[in-house]
Amino acid sequence: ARPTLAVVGATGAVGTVLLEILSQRADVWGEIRLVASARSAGRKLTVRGEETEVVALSEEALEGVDVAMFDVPDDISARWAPIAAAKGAVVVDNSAAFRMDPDVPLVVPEVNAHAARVRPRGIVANPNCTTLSMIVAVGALHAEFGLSELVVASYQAVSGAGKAGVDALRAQLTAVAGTELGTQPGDVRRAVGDAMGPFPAPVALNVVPWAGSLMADGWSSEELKVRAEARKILGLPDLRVSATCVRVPVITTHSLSVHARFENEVTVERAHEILANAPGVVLCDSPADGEFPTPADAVGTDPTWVGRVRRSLDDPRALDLFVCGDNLRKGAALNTAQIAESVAAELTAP
Ligand code: 11C
Repeated sequence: ARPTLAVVGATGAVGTVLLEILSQRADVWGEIRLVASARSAGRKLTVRGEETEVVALSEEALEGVDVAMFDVPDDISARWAPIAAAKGAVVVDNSAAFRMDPDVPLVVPEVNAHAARVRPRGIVANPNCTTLSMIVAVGALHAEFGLSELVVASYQAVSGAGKAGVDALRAQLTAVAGTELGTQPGDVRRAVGDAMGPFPAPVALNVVPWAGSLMADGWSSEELKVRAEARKILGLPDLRVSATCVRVPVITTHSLSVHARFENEVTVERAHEILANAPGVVLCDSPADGEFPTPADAVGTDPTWVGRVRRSLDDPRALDLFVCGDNLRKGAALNTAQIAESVAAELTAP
């Protein structure tokens, strides 16, 4: 029989994209059960063309589930994912609750698909969208050249902060549209007033060098996640990583500028070949023709888009490149769906 899938967090920003993706991809599922907070229970959502009623998260809602996708806040995952696993489901969790647990694999199918098969807790973790937006391209280059160091700066879309982030940017853009704002210190901040949403500074007509929460020594949680997750996915526990995470006025699609240093000398020609052939990557690198990835072009698509590939002028072992990836698709829902489908294939294998 086809496996039963539960989508826990079906009504959120990622959950919504997940339902779209489940409707678009080859259908490997039997029942798809939609689960959310008690507040959303009773709502009807469409998946695979069928209206389905959302049920409240409870022990009963997790009975008989083979695979459960969790797209909920960390504390909800921390509590409920082990309950789902104890009831026999394989959980694919998109929160940060289990990513660094040594008994939970952190999986990007194009890079470390094999890791998903060993899951002592019955849980597989899905990485953060910022890590995911670069790691497919970086992983392909690592396989050939041997990665030794990453220095990245992110340009993160507001939907990474959920619907509240999108609402805040839209409201702020309305407040500044058609004005002469952006020429005097603090003028944008005054116009935005208390419509800051989840961000610590205005994001319209601005860039904000902050994402996540404050951790030790001035690092943000997002920057530490990029470092720890890249190390775990690539199996390089001592990889040198420095990240600066920045929020920009983009609705959806995270970008990163990446300086990657390798064990071996690199050439742009070989890097182009690798990226052009890597699954899940589209090479878009012809600046003479005005071709490079931008979030406005990458949004709504599945692959990681890579361009601006250059060999460092001062280091023959280093590449500089620019990547864009839809933070709600490959950055979250698509990667979750890919992992869940690989588990479904395992469960139904003869
Ligand atoms: C952002 N990357 O753009 C974050 C959101 O650990 O899954 C996702 C946080 C996470 O704000």
